[in-house]
This record gives sequence, C-alpha cells and structure tokens, in this order.
Amino acid sequence: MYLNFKNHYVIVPLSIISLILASMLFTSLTSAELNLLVYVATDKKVYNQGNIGEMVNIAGNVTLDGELVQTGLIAIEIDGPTKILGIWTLPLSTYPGQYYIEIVNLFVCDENRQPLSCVEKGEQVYAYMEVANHGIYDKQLTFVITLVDKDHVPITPTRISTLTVKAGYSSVYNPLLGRIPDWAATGTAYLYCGVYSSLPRNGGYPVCVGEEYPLDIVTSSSTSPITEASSQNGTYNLNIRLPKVSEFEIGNYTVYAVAYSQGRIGSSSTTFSTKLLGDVDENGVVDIFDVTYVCILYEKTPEDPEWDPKCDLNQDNIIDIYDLVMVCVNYGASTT
Ligand SMILES: [Ca+2]
Ligand SMILES: [Ca+2]
Repeated sequence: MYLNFKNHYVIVPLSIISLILASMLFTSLTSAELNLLVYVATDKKVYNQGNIGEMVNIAGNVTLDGELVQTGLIAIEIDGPTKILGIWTLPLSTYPGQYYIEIVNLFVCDENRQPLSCVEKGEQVYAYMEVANHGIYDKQLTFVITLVDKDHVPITPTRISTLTVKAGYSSVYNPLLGRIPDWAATGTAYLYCGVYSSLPRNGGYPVCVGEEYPLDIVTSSSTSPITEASSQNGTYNLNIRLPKVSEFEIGNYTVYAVAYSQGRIGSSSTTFSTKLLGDVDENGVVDIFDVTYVCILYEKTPEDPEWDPKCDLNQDNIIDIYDLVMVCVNYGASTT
C-alpha cells in the first residue's frame, strides 16, 4: 500500500497540501507497523557444565519507540543442542496486562490427579494444567510445563502440547512429568507453566500470565522462584542453572525472547555455549589423565615452551592449585 502511494507520489506533481497529507499518512503507517524492540543477553558466553551446572542469567528489556514498555509479557525459550531446556513467561511490569486466556488451575499430581505438595525422589509425578478461554473465538494454543528444582535446574523434560481451547470453555493438559531424579536438589521445586501462540522459537508470544506451583522435594526449605518481578517496567530477569553434563548435553544453546505488549509483538535471540571444564584432553570425561596433565604443567606460565592454555582453566596465565581444584570439582563428570 505504501509503495503504491510512493509511485503515485513520483508520477503526479504534488501541491503543498498533498505533501502534508503524505507525511501524515507516512507517520501513521510507520507507527502502526512499529514493533517492540527486544533486548536479550546472557551474563556469559561460555558456561561450565560439569558435576554442577553453572547458573545462566538471562536479562534484557523491551522498548517501543525508544521507551521501556509499561506493561506486557515476555516468553523466554532456552534450547540446548537437541532438546528444549525450558520455556518461561516473565512479566514486564507489576501490571502485565489483561488477557482473554487464563491459567485457572495448576498443580503437580499423581496418576489419579490428586494434587501433591510433597514428593520423594524417584516418585513418578504428573502435571495438571487447566486453561480457560474467556474470549469469543476458539484458540489453538501451545501449553508448556517446566519443573525446576530449588537450585534452578530443570529436572524433568519440558512438556509441550498444542491444544484447542474453545471460546467460553477450558482445556486440560495432564502430562506425565516423569520421575523426580535422584540428583534433584531437596527443597522447594517449582512447576512453571505458560501458554503461547506457538513455540517462542517460531515467534510464539505469551497469551497469558505464567503460573507457578511450589512442590517440596523430600524436605521443605524455603527458596525463591526463578522468575523475579521486574525491578523496572519493561525489564525482565531469569536465572536458570544448567543441568549437570550427564543429564543434558553440552554444546551450543539458543535463547529466544518474544515479547507481547499492548497488542504488539517483538522478538530477539542470543546464543551461548557450554563446555566440560577440566576435560583438558577433550575426550569427554574428567579423569586421572586430566589431573595428571595439569600436574605435569604445574607452575608453568606462557613463557614456558611446554605451556598449554587448556590447563590454565581460570585463565590467569599460570597453571597452579586453582586450576587443579577446578579439574577436581568436575572429576568423574562425563558427557556420555
Ligand atoms: Ca579428559
Ligand atoms: Ca590458572
């Protein structure tokens, strides 16, 4: 439409009035097409994923026409080399907006749909999520559930389903989450769920506020949820700890961020990678050979001909006790 107008502008001589009209039309067209600008970043580019995964902080902001938005939601999807690590909906302000879609029920349960507030490791659990459509149109939506332990580690595979929610009705998603793994941290885990127009990696945006359900694993101890209320409108912050290397592959990760605010959508993405710190000989396992190699080059610096930067794990230009400790922390960790 705008192109046609432009051609017209070239061919026909214009009066002052039509010039003014043209500029008015241009302004209204560009503002109508203005998208949200999403900024997303991780606090590091490379993370250690050994016996204990490193915490990944994802933060950013959403602006419209240069101003931080006053309301809205953002979807954050973290994809590992072959699997989705998790998907979360974060509010962009204390008032995230009003939505026709609503999560009306969320809990962890047994196979008989009996809600559980406390589970033991090894126990098999299900999730129950009910989503209502208060609008006047049927909607096909993507339901996502992620269970994260006290240390912010996703402990069961992300569950995803595309369901139709009829106008005026609700739909239930009741997937098997799996067994609570032995390596999960004891304390309060959180079940997170969100509803999206499609997967964020395909541009799907949040269609309602996300919900969370606390679940005590074995013993109770208080902890904070991984999603924090944004300190300032238009900003968001998420802390997710990577699962240990035996539970989730190392490699390249992608973070997709899709925001929704005042009827507008914006998206962005960023990447990071993970490695098995201490695997000096890069054979996928941290063992006695890695320890030995570091010991052989003990107290070497870049001036020494034998210098191998791979043994300088903390990159302070000397191979010493600190590097050896870092190898030992991941001792026994294996990618297979
Ligand atoms: Ca090795
Ligand atoms: Ca060092």
